[in-house]
Amino acid sequence: MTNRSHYTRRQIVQLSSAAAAVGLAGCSGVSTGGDGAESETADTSGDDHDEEGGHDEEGGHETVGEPTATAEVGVNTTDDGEAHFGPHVTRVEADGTVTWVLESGSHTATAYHPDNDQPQLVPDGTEPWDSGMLSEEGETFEHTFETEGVYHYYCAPHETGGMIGSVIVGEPDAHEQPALDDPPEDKPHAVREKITELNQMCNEALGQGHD
Ligand SMILES: [Cu+2]
Repeated sequence: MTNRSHYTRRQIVQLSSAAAAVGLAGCSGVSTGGDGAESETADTSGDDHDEEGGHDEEGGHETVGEPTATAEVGVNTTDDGEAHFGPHVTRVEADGTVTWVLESGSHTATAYHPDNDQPQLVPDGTEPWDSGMLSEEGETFEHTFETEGVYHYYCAPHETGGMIGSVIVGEPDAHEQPALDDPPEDKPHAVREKITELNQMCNEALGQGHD
């Protein structure tokens, strides 16, 4: 289930329907392949996820599973230039390790932490992380999460394009997570919108029907 680190673009296309089931194909555009079956509008609406033919998941509804000891997140730029983390919401146990794997493009995985000059969208008192720029295909970065909670993170060059993801560690109380408050007001609309979407997914995963 987790050995999806070295999929080539072609494999991603071939696996798109299976991948959706494990949460890889969260963003629109992942499965666009030039095989003629795609809708021509599949790449025009950003994070809207509602294109027919792109993939058959409705917006934002990746399945977030139970916590595991380790998890992998693919980091990529799709053929139509959309950059994203897949799955958008990853879950590990306390002391679990997340490994980000660069599949294409140049990206970072960087915590929303004051030490990274960002608002705090991680649990109180936790260590920041910042992968620095990953640009070699197959390059990895890992971080071990000691503290239960919800952690939002972003890609430095693509944050404003909505390249933002979340890690849920353990079984935290959703009501005590700084990450799950309203998105920071000084962030651009696209960032706030993406964080709102992630918050909904995290709340659902934690059994909260927030608002
Ligand atoms: Cu990026």
